[in-house]
Amino acid sequence: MLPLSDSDLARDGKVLILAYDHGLEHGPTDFESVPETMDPETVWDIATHDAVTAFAVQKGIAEAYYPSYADDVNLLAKLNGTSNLWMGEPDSAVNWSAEYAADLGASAIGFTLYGGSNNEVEMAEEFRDAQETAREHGLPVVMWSYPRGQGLKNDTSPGTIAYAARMALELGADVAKVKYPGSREAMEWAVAAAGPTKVVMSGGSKTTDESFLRSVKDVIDAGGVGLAVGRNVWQRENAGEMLDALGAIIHEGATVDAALARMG
Ligand code: FBP
Repeated sequence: MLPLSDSDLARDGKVLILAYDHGLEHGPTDFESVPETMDPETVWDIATHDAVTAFAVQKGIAEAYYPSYADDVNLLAKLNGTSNLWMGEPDSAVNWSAEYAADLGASAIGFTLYGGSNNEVEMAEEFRDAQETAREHGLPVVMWSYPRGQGLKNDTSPGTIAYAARMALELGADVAKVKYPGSREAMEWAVAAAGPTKVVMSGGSKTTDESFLRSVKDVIDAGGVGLAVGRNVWQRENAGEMLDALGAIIHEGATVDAALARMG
C-alpha cells in the first residue's frame, strides 16, 4: 500500500478529488443547469481551487487540457468509463493504460469496479493490470467501488458499502471511493472494513448545501479522509464557495455551521 503522505493525491492525509468524467458517464445533460460547465476549461479553472487535491478526468480531457494546468492541478487519471448509452450489465471500458497516464504526468489513477456485476471477474482482472502498473510508477490507486448489477437490490445499504470498501482493500487500492451509506455509523463500518485503505465518499446528485455538507462531515467524523465530488460542486453557480466550505470541513475540521458561514 502506498502511504498517501508520499503522494500529491492527499494533503496532510486528506483528499478532495473533483470529478469531471460525467460527459462520458452521464452525457451532456449533466451540464444543462450551469451551461458553462460544458466547456472543460470552466471546470479545470474550478479545479485550481486550493481545497482541491486532485482532478479526475478521462483521457481526452487530460490530453487536451492538462498540459496547460500542470502547474496548478494534480491529475487523477480515470482509466475506465462507459457511457450511459450502454444498456448491458454494468461494465466499464479501459480507455487508457496506467503507463500512458504516468507518461502524461498523472499523480494518481482511478478505476471503477462494479462488484456484483456479471462482469466483475473481467473488471477485477483489468484492475490488477492497472494497479500493478501504477505501483511500478509509484502512483496511488483510487477504486470507484460501486457494487451494482442484476443481483443487487440496494447499492447503498450499509452492508453493501462496507463490502465495497473491503473489496478495495483486498484488491490493492489505496483509496476506496464509496457511496454514502446513509449515516455516520454505517460509514464507520466501511472505514473499519477498509483497514489501511483510505475511504472517501462519492458526491452523488446535487442536493442542498446543508445536507451535502452534513454527509461530508459524517464521513470525516467516521474516519474517512475526504470526498470525490462532481455535481455537488460544479452544478452550483457558487462552486468556489462550496469548495471553501468543503475545504473547511475536510482540511480544517470545521463544523457544518462554520463551513456554511464560509458560503456567505
Ligand atoms: P458525483 O459527485 O457527481 O456523483 O461524481 C462522482 C462520480 O463517481 C463521477 O466520477 C462519475 O461520473 C459519477 O459519479 C458516476 O455516478 P453513477 O455511476 O452513480 O451515475
